Amino acid sequence: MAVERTLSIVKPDAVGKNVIGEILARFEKAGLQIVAAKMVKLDEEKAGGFYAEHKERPFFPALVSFMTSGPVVVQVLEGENAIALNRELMGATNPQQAAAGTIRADFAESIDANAVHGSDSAASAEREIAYFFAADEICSR
Ligand code: IDP
Repeated sequence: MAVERTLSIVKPDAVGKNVIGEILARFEKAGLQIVAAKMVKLDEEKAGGFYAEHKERPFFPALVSFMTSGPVVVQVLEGENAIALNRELMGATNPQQAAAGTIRADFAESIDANAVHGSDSAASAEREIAYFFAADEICSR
């Protein structure tokens, strides 16, 4: 298995619940390393551009409104199989369908406010990491 990088976001609902540390600890306990991190307040343009692939979907306005409703914590996770491993730790998009013990099962309320984002492919990871971080802001160890 290859060492990969993936983009992870602790969304406004989870920041508001004060569980940033608990969520990041799950990544670390699973063997992923946080190699870049920052807290940011997204504006409509930044959030809309991030989710551009969903622009035509009916939930897009609600998604942008939610993602701009409070600060988020954005991080780059690095490790063996990081993209799939992070998706596994997150659980299904709809927390009602997320497996027990996953981040979304434990911390998310609804499909709209579902605690975390994680890149879904190598191509997405590359685009999403560059969307938030310059190369010199990523500190591999
Ligand atoms: P993912 O976050 O699990 O990768 P995506 O399909 O990429 O899921 O959707 C991005 C985000 O858009 C989801 O995390 C969720 O917050 C929101 N979303 C996706 N599908 C729906 C829906 O059917 N209704 C409302 N929100 C949705």
